[in-house]
Amino acid sequence: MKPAEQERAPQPEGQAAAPDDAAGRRRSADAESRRAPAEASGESIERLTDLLHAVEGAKRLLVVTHDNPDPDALASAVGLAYLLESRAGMRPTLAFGGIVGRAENQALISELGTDFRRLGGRDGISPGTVVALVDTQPRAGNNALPAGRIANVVIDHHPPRPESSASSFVDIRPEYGATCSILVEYLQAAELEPGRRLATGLFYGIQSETADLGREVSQADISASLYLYSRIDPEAYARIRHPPLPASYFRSVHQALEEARRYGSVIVAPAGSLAYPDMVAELADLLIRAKGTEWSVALGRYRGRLLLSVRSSATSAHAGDLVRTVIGDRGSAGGHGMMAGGQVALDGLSDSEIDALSGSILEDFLELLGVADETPKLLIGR
Ligand SMILES: [Mn+2]
Repeated sequence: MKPAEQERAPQPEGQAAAPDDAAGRRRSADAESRRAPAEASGESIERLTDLLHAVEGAKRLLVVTHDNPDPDALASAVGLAYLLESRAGMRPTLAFGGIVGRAENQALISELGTDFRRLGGRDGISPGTVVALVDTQPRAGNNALPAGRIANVVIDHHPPRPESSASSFVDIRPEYGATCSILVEYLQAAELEPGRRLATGLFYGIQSETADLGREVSQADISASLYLYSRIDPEAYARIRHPPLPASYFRSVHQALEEARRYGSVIVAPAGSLAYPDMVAELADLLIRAKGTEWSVALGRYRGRLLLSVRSSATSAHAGDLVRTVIGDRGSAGGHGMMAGGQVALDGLSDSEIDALSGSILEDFLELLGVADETPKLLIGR
């Protein structure tokens, strides 16, 4: 089930289901799949025209992903830059806040061969710059777009946020498993062949985001993957998938595994101080694979922030809603049905206050998942 369907409020008795019901969405996804992958629909061409119109005349264009970007965000940004360079004659700057720590994601950046600018706290976005957000939205709490700034372009697959409606071009498709799949459709509409590097990056972006087409996948993601597969560089793809891992990776995994506790079908892993911020996502991905696990929750500290990542093995899960409920106004949170994340600023908190906060967040998860009364068991012995 897709996130947008899950987030629909339950229908009061006797009221007809909303027209955008699950069956309707499936029907449109099927129609999508019957389309030849390289053949763009009228709708895609119309969207492309609107997008190009929205950036027309821009002197400076900045493509911004979410902080600590994942492969879907990185490859989408490069795909959009290629599109705008080829069809609008622009030379966009690519940027994100935070860092890329995961070895696979660093390998992806190097194989894409594209430079990304780091957006720091004071390192603002100069006035007059046209901003395009990919794989994130204004005020999502996970990007470097200042609060008062309107993004000119938003291309994303997370549930739509009200703030996005202020943008002149918005393409949000929560039924898609990956933003990269949206970008593939733009390239097809523009009749642009992605080069081998970009095809490899977009393909990896989709596989990584959908756990190899097994998580929150739509027909569009499958079509985009099939289209890209014959265009990738297999050796570069292998280098991205299997990069050398630093000792800090094994240290973090070791610590998380020692701390990991099972409460019924839920595994929580307080990972302490993280080697890099995206480590929590890596840990949640690893732990959800433990036999008999329906939910994994990993959390840890990185530079004054408590970061957490949640995975569910159930296609009907509401991970995004769950994390938003638990974090509430303590920080920011977001995500989809089977994967979600959040963060809380720890400014001015002592170590014991941070421990108390982590504990209370974990308790809230256990409560909402209905396993608070389970006796915790260590995932592995010591
Ligand atoms: Mn994404």
